[in-house]
Amino acid sequence: MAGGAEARKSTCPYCGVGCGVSGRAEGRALTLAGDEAHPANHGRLCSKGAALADTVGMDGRLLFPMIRDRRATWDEATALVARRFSETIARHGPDSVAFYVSGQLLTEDYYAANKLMKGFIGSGNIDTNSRLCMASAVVAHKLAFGADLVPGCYEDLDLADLVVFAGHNAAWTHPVLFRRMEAARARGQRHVVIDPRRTDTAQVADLHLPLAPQTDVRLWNGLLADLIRRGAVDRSYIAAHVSGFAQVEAALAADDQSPSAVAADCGLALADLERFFQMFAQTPRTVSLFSMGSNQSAQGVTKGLAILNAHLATGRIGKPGACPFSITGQPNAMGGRETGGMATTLAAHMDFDEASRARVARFWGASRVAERPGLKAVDMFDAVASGKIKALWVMATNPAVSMPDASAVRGALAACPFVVVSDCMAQTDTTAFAHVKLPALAWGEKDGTVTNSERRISRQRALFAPPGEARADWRIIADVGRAMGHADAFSWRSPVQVFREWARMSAYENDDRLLNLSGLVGLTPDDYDALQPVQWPVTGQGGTARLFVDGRFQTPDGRAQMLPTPAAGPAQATDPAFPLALNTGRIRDQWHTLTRTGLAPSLWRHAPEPFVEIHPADAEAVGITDGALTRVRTAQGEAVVLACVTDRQRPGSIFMPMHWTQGFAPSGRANPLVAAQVDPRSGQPEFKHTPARVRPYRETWRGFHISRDAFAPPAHLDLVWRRIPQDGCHLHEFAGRGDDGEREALAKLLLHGAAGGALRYEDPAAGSLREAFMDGERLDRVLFTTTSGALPPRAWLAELFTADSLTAQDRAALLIGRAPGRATETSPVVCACRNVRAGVIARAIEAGAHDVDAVSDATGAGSSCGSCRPEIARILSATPRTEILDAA
Ligand SMILES: Nc1nc2c(c(=O)[nH]1)N[C@H]1C(S)=C(S)[C@@H](COP(=O)(O)OP(=O)(O)OC[C@H]3O[C@@H](n4cnc5c(=O)[nH]c(N)nc54)[C@H](O)[C@@H]3O)O[C@H]1N2
Ligand SMILES: Nc1nc2c(c(=O)[nH]1)N[C@H]1C(S)=C(S)[C@@H](COP(=O)(O)OP(=O)(O)OC[C@H]3O[C@@H](n4cnc5c(=O)[nH]c(N)nc54)[C@H](O)[C@@H]3O)O[C@H]1N2
Ligand code: SF4
Ligand SMILES: [Mo]
Repeated sequence: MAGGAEARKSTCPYCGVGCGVSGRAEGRALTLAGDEAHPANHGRLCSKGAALADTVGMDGRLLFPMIRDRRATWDEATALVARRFSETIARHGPDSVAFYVSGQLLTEDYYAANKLMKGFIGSGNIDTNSRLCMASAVVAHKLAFGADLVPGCYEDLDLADLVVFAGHNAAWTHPVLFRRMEAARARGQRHVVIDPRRTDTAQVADLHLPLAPQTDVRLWNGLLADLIRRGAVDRSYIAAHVSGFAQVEAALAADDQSPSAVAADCGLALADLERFFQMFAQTPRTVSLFSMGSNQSAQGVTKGLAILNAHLATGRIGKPGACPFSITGQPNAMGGRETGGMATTLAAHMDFDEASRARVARFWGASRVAERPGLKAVDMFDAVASGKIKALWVMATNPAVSMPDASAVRGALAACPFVVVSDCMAQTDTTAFAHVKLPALAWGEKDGTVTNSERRISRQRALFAPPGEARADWRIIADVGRAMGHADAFSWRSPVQVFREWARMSAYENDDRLLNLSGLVGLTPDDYDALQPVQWPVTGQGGTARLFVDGRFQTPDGRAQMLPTPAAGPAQATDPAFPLALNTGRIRDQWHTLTRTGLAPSLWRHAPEPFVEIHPADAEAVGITDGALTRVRTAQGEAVVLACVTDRQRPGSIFMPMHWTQGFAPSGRANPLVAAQVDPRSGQPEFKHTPARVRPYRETWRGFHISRDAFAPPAHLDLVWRRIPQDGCHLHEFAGRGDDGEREALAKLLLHGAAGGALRYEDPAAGSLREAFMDGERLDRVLFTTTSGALPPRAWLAELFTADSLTAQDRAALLIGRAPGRATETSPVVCACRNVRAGVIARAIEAGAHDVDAVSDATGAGSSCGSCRPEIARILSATPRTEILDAA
């Protein structure tokens, strides 16, 4: 790394792998690499982590407190928030206010928010977006282990001989962990993927079980019944450490557990199911990773329990290479669960029983500790809509995009008398509803701790000076707490003070809670600054890699609890009006609602536009072709997105990514379609299953506009549009079903204020119009529309915007839209880091590159972060290649 400031270590702000990074900042420029010494990633980063430097600019930042559209001082904004919350509480009681927070807060922020709501406002109404993410696993852990405890660690993934991915697309969502397993696979580790879709994780697995949606419980029950039949359960472990086995065994008899019956109900080939059962039975070192395909279900808790049962019955827990492993999504989902960010727990793994309430009151010196759990996210927004909650503070999450039934959530936000939003970005779909916007420090500026999936606490450290007037979230909360009259309880002056108080709380009167940071209560500011990644429980001796090693759990009698797991269907079955199951989830290179990854042009290359994956049979039945604009409808709402017709999708199921927003593609948003059906025990929404139908959109015209500035058409134009950031410009794609008037109205808006020299080409027969505007020697904007003709590929045109002047040749070719004298490669980008397209990879394979490394050597693809390696493997398996014959 070049000169300038000293390199500082921090933690990636995205997924729960919690990779360590080392960054050197000069002004706002950042040079960043993976931290070789960090135990989670040993120097690796995925595409999102590797692109962090492109997302830390000042573009779009919220830098000053805003009251409506007016810039305000911090004193004014803090006083207003405190006054409105205090008045609302005085008139309507503490349950008339709520905080909706996030696994992207630091532990210090979470601790402060929970203390204010549950200790001093006196309501349980603080819930986190982890409700949408981890709630089912949390409840399953509490029921089975006595507390929300994740038994295993990443080393178990290195040591396991079998890894089961239960509703987990790790190749895209936890890429560095997935890469970490490559070494284990080389020595023979096997992978089984349980997922209705053939994801990249499934594509390279030893066995893919493309089960019918929401049939997981049936599958895991079938597995346990099979283990019992084979005598593959560990009777001595059960006798010593587990309760409830007999009841579970008896309950299994309610269904026909023969492999053929289970296979039929799960929509699986019998041979595949039997192979899975056999692999599981024969492999003591098995880790079952479970993620959103398990949690985000109306039976999310039951799915989790069924997985835990299989591990408890075989004693595969608390041992090297063997555990059930609920993997966390967000960088600090775990920290929120620890401190009490969920409405259903009080703090530090204590609940609302009298003894815990009294203990927490003593510790905080609080006189009005919440008496009962608060509202869970979906109920919370219902209460906002019905007027029960009258003041809401949203921190570090974007519910207008990410909640199910998002149009209803927008309605609730619009109707709420007082909405405060703390965010680092000025314009998100949620800040649009804020009465008060509070500027938070972003990643690279904030300073504190996060806990990753394996309970490892790592530091996020400030790499930059705080910009504008942005402040740390914990401090914003503490200032409001003080302004509400709680001066002593919120008097911290630095994050280390908050952290120490949190560590002390975890250790306070703690004889039986495994969550204990007693080894960290005495940290000096220097110790905190230098804190090395460490896994809780942390005692004077240091951290703890594995829990339950001695077979003792956190239940009153120390035994784990197996509970019966009756199989049920999804909350809403498909029907003739909505015959398809809409599944939603993530894509490789984007993070959630795009507010940060959306700033890096390279991260748009892999999946530039919102899409719906449809099986060829389902597409053909309604006349949808690959690449066509398609309407997706559910009882809740409608989207219009590109069809991706692929046999990686199960017949009867469709998939949409969750990421697109009002700002990038209003009609590409998934969540207005998702029903707010929740698991009755966890309150977690069933994001993976809403009955839906698809139809062709049948646009009357299409077009695109490339310009230096981003553009958003006014809402009154009934268009389908999406914006795709590029290096140096923005590509806007449009389509409509109106007449020429619509197209002209849009063109007028787009070309308004365009610079001087225009080039124009019209082909009335094809209904095509092409216009380009120069700003001196520079290309300023282009607009291509057509009713029936073709449109050229956009890549070359977009490239011209990076040039300061156009050559005469380029100018001449501008309205043709194709580079003079060179063929444009238009296949999809596979490797975002090196910008390598599928066609280039296929040609390398045809020319003899016969494995991922050879493709990588030949094309550069997969040689940087490696996130695309599974996709290269997929292309390898689909591309005919020249046989390499031994020279005779
Ligand atoms: N690139 C990227 N990575 C991320 C994130 C991101 O936004 N982008 N977000 C992070 C967060 S917060 C989270 S929670 C994690 C989530 O990580 P994952 O859980 O891996 O991600 P998803 O894509 O939501 O869902 C996983 C899979 O569940 C499958 N599934 C759907 N229905 C069922 C079912 O009935 N049974 C089974 N067995 N599977 C089913 C889906 O087809 C999907 O492939 O990712 C984290 N990592
Ligand atoms: N259809 C569908 N919907 C889903 C899911 C799904 O699988 N399918 N998954 C669900 C899951 S698992 C999750 S985790 C959620 C995620 O959904 P969200 O939490 O809504 O998504 P993000 O885009 O991560 O939102 C984070 C917000 O906080 C801001 N921010 C970032 N850092 C900070 C900070 O330090 N302080 C403050 N104050 N603000 C900050 C960002 O700019 C952004 O606006 O989505 C859920 N929604
Ligand atoms: S896997 Fe990628 S997104 Fe997750 S923490 Fe590591 S670098 Fe960040
Ligand atoms: Mo999540």
